[in-house]
Amino acid sequence: MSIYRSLYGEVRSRKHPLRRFGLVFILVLLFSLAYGVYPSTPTGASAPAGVGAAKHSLLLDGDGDYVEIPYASDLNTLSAITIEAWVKRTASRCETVVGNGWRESYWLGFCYGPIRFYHTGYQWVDGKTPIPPGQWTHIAVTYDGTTRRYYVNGQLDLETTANNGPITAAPGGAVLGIGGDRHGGYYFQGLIDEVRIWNVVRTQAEIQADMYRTINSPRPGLLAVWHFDGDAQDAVGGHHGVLRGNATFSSERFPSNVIYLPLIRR
Ligand SMILES: [Ca+2]
Repeated sequence: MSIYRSLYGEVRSRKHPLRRFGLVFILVLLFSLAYGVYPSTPTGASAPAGVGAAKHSLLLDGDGDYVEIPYASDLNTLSAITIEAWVKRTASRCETVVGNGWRESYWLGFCYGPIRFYHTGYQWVDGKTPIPPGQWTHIAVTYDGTTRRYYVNGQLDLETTANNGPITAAPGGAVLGIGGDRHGGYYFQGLIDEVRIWNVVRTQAEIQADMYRTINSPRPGLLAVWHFDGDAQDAVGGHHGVLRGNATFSSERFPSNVIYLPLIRR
């Protein structure tokens, strides 16, 4: 009886080998997950850089990178226009956001600080607010042949009738560039996202209502939307682009919302 009790007690006091193995297995698994040593591919080889990374915006190095959009008649028969985009500049330079040939048609970009927009070739006006490097900024321009308005983060930056005139077309077959222009390049350096071209003048309220969202379905007057989520496809108008140079994609996305800090009155 005593022998049985002692044997029984010893068996009870020792952990069963399977239970011990299970505990060790769980500890090893948790360690592996925590420190990333668990092989992620069957061969154990590391994946090529960038593969599998999220792609949310266009990444351009400022040296020959741009997206080329084939000539389209609806992008070149405009009596009014709105262009919207999110940008995150790397430097303050003369650079293209949307270029349909600045010498004869429309062009949106920057020559150093603020927004610059051409509509007829050579007919340009600079905005007032510098668009700073290093932070996502929403820009928009509207123009109806008479009045141009620039918006920065949904706020009116400039309204003027200076240097007005019709929006002229590019020559047949000429490509439109995002991040570069066919006249001289003026390549953008940084990130570009959610570019839209409309053939109507959007109001400030409309610009503000849509600036923090993506548009995936047709709207009246909306000619093209490029999300740059891993490709240069136009989500609504069939104006699919081709990446040139070293143009690629970033995992960064434009801000989807804004945190408004409460005003504290003392
Ligand atoms: Ca995007």
